[in-house]
Amino acid sequence: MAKQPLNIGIVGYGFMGRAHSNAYKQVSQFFDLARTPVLKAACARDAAKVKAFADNWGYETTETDWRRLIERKDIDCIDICTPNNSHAEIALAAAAAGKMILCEKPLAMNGPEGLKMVEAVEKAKVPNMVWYNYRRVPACTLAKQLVEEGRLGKIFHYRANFLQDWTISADLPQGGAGLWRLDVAAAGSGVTGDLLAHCIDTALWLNGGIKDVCAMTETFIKERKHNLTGKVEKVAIDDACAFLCHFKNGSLGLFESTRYARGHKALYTFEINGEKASIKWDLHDLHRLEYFDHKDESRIRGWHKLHITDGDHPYMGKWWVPGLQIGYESSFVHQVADFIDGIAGGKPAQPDFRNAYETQLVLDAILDSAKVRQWQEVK
Ligand code: SOE
Repeated sequence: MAKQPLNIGIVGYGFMGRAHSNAYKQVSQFFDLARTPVLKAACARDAAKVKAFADNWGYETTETDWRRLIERKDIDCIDICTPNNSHAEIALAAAAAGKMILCEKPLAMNGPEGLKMVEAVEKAKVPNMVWYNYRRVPACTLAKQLVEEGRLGKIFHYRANFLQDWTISADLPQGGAGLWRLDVAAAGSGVTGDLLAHCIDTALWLNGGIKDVCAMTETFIKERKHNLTGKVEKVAIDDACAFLCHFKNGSLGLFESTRYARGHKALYTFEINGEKASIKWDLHDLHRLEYFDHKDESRIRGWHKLHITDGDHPYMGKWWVPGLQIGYESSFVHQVADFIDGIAGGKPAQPDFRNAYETQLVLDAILDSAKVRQWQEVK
């Protein structure tokens, strides 16, 4: 029997537009789902570029105004892949039109804006989710299972880094396509909203809520040419951010993120130390989870490098034969699969807007703390 389609209208065609489109195309080939994503329409302001994107990925039609996309009766789900400063406006209109919404991270520019988005989707009762994709790297999902099974015991420490090096050159401009992440008006913040947002989402999911934070930020290059105005303008995003925190479960957190760690391209790592065991993960080796279990016999006790490619591992039974790896892009495939299962089963996949709003509140507390140079409670 033909499956019910899930008609996707995507807004934006950058890096994330590609990652999501790839996921919609692959998911039904690997997962048996109640609905099949259909690439119905791609939307962006530049008609020629959006047409080229649509042709490349197989979208049936294009639009140049997201309002027009939202009005369309043949679109079920709006996927927001635009810079952060347009997430709220598009999401509020999509919710009012009764569309399902998938939104890129971070949910919003700040907490108050995020709350409006949460209220809008809850009022409209539309399925919604935020693309914090790393939860669905199989090794990270296994980490969640191990924590939930109590294998680590009481947690003492949570440590995470997200290190990059792509903005070190002072000649790099800010603003416009590809470089909006450096423009505070489009991004809201720098590494805090872009990279630490991932670390915080994973941390809240694995280790529960954060009580308070003490942060420092730095902007190493103070001025850059702005691509939209052509003028040299102040850089108002954070290039680097580090923070300490207390989790509600009593454990201590230590987080660092920067775009100035020469040699690191996307080094997302986390480590959790518990009373009984520890785990660590590294995005550059994403199919491994390192596991140390204190109850192992002492002669053979040590860090086990688990290769997360077996049929028993999360999601892996859907892919290749044991031992063969999948990649970064597969985490997005898993997220679409879970979203569709959530709709079909009536149990929304996480993180939904309300869940992602918690990350937003931690981000706000971090930026406030760095500004006033004091500990800040997370609201
Ligand atoms: C920034 O370079 C970036 O692309 C982030 O925006 C993504 O969210 C992260 O997953 C990889 O790095």
